[in-house]
Amino acid sequence: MKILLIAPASGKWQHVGRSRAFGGKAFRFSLLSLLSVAAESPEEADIRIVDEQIETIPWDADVDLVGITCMTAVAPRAYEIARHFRGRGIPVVLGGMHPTLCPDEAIQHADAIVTGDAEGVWQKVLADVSCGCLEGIYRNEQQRSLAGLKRPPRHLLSAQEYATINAVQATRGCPHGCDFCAIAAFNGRTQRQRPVEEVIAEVKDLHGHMFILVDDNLTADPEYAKKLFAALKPLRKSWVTQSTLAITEDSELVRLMADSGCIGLFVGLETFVEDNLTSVNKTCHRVEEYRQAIQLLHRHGIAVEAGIVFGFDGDRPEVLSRDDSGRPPVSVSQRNS
Ligand code: B12
Ligand code: SF4
Repeated sequence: MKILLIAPASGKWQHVGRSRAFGGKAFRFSLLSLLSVAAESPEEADIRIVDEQIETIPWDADVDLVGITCMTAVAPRAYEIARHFRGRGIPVVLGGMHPTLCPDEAIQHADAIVTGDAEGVWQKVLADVSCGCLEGIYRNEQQRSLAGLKRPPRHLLSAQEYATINAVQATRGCPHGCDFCAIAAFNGRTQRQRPVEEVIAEVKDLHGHMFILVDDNLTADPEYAKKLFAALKPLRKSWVTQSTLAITEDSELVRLMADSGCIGLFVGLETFVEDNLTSVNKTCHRVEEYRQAIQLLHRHGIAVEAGIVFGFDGDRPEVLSRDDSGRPPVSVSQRNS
């Protein structure tokens, strides 16, 4: 079976120019979603992955099935792509965050959708494509163990087009339930963990020195994280990941993380207004702790990339010019001039 797997991109993400930071590669590191789908396909399947950030979609491709991964941000583009291939009589299956969260909408634009993980259901989808009996919505509601996950076939991506193709996942999900975050809705408020030895075997075999753990909150279970960090240390690789600032309450955890090669952490600070955190049920850290927590990470050689949200219900336009440094606030118009 010839399968075309597409990662749609729209707006500024499409064909990201080489003139941009790092030749446009700064945030191009993964596609683990489609690699995981490819890993679940039978060996004899002829699979091509197309990342619209890099290449034009082969609209005339001779294929038996198109699979599209879909975050909410790219749903309109995913639907456009689906319309084209369905118009040619080729079945289209959508999967990922958006079809899982909005199945009734997504199914109107595809022959079938998969909700939840691909593992455990993709092979049934392929069998149904073969017999021409696709069923519509394939609900994968079970929280399958992550033991025995197949290796992502990274050779299907052009390594030179990415900051790194070494995206790995040790855990899925997060026990917190911040109102704005899709993770709890997708996974439930739980975290599933891969056996440490399986993660280590995969990391060991990666080409190159650098990798990224695309986990939602890698340190949610400190005991698991400590075991993982201890096992990563001898590999002497560098890596980056995501977690909450709660990690800084356990200095041993931070030390082990740094010793194991962590050089960067994405944390969702979200806001500098404490009431905003409370209003969205983000209870794992407090605004007054930010400065000290970030200093601790810096002392361990871990760079911090912060995710900030503007537009909480309590935010007013002044939030954009607020400055807690003691200096007089700079207005937005001054900043732009
Ligand atoms: C890496 C990542 C990125 C990378 C993307 C790199 C890439 N192209 O893969 C970058 C940094 C570019 C990025 C950007 C953004 N991201 Co992002 N990102 C992630 C992250 C952390 C990991 C993705 C991943 O690799 N997951 C691992 C794979 C294995 O899991 P998966 O994607 O769920 O795939 C499984 C299933 O969903 C399913 N599946 C997925 N696709 C398909 C397709 C088919 C056909 C089938 C059958 C099954 C299937 O099978 C897979 C295996 O089980 C996720 C969090 C997460 N847990 O997924 C957020 C996440 C997807 N991002 C999110 C957001 C909001 C964004 C941004 C909008 C942020 C912003 N404000 O700019 C932008 C959008 C970019 C754009 N316009 O295209 C949200 C999406 C919420 C939603 N409703 O869609 C998430 C869930 C984070 C969150 N906490 O809410 N992101
Ligand atoms: S702590 Fe982070 S990953 Fe977990 S639910 Fe909140 S925002 Fe989402």
